[in-house]
Amino acid sequence: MGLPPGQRVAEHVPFGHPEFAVRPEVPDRPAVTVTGLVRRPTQLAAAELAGLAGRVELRAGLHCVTTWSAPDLHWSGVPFAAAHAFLAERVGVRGARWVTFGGLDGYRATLALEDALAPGVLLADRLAGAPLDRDTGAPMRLVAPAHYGYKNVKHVCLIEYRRDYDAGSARWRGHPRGRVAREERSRFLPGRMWRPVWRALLPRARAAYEAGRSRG
Ligand SMILES: Nc1nc2c(c(=O)[nH]1)N[C@H]1C(S)=C(S)[C@@H](COP(=O)(O)O)O[C@H]1N2
Ligand SMILES: [Mo]
Repeated sequence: MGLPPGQRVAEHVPFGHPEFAVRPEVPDRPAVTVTGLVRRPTQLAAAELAGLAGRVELRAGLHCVTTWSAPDLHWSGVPFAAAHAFLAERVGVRGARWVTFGGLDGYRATLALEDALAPGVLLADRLAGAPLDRDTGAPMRLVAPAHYGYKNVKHVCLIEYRRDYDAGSARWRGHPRGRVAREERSRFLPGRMWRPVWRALLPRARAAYEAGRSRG
C-alpha cells in the first residue's frame, strides 16, 4: 500500500496534542449531543448511532500531520453518511456546510460536510475486532482516512452542524480541509515545508503526550 506524500510508517499508539493527553472517563451509557444548524438540538445515545443499519468494515490508514502513518487499521462502524441521513430527519439539519465533531476530552475538529459525507468516512466503534476503549477512542471515533489524523476525532460526544469553518483544537496549525493526498497539513505554507518541522518536533510531541496520559 503506497503511503501519502511525506508520510512514514509508525506503530499505531495513542497520540494527540499534549493538551488533550487525558484518558477520558467513558460513561456507561455515552450520549452524543447534536446541535448547531438544526431545528431540534438533541441528545441521543451513542448506541443509537452505532446501531443504525448499514454497518461496514473498513481497512484504512491513519495519517498524522506530524508525518507518521499507521498504514492498515481495521475499523468497523456506521458510515457518517448514514448517521447524517438519520440525523437530518431526527433533528432537522438545515443549511450546514461544515460539521464539527467534539470528544469527551474537549478536543474539536471541523470537516467540510461534503468531505464527511464521502464514502469511507465512519463513526467507528470497533478497531481490530474489539470495541473501542478509553485508549482507542470510545465510545466512537470519526474515521476519515482521506483527512489528516487531527480531523479524526476520538471519543465523539458532539456533532455540531455549522455554516462556517471552525478551526477547533488544531487552531492556526490546521487546514480547513486537511486532505492527506493534497498534503493540506496547514493553511499556511505548502504542506511539504512542514515535513521537516513536524519530523523534528515529533519525538517531543510523543513524549509530552505519553507523560500527560500516564498522569491520568
Ligand atoms: N478526542 C480526540 N481526538 C483526537 C485527538 C485528540 O487529542 N483527542 N488527536 C487527533 C490526532 S492529532 C491524531 S493523529 C489521532 C491519533 O489517533 P490514535 O490515538 O488512534 O493514534 O487522533 C486524533 N483525534
Ligand atoms: Mo495528529
